[in-house]
Amino acid sequence: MVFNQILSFRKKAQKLLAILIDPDKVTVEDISVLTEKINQSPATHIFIGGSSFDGNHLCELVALLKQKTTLPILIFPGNPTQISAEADGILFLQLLSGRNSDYLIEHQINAVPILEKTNLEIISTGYILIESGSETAVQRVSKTKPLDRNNYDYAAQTAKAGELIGNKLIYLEAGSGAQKAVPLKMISMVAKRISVPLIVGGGIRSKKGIEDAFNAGADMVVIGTAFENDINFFD
Ligand code: 1GP
Repeated sequence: MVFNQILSFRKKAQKLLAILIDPDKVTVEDISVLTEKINQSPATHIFIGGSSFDGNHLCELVALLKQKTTLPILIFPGNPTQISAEADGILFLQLLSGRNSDYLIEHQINAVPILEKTNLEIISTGYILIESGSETAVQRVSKTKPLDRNNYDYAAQTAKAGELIGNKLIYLEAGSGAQKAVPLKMISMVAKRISVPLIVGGGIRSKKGIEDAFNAGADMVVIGTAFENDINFFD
């Protein structure tokens, strides 16, 4: 089980690294080269999903990924069309920073009949979008405002509310391709406030950025754009 594995890594103080694949930017032909690079990298997980992807060739991509890597593959969905039974699990997201009921409960309800036909491990995840310098795709698509990047306490309080509601993971997100990553002080205040594992992503473009996020308290860091732009990023 992917979630139990995350917990056991955490017990051993072992940090986790997810590579995010945006299915909109990847073709079936790219998968061989991509997975070769991922398998050589320090990645521990693969996330697949995007804000506006229509789910088109997702199953094909995930099935190919499964053939070529042993890393756990988690769906990171922007909407209920992005579900593939071929993956290991799904981050069942709730956009806690926003006040758009579609992303708080409507999409989740619509996803149920699809999820019921799969054996995916469903991991309840509180997703918190932090202001990052300019409008990000997730902000545009979800029609929600991100949280103030200077109000660390409110972000921590939001994360704690997610944990109390029952989220098993908290994802602190600046948005894919963000100008500015989540502030380190915010990561550390959120990490101290919650007892569930903390994922941090968005706008992290260097190995130092990954280390800094880990040192601030992230259990898992997500890298999308940096690897997308440079397949040798982890070399
Ligand atoms: C987006 O956190 C991920 O949801 C990754 O962001 O593409 O900026 O690395 P980047």
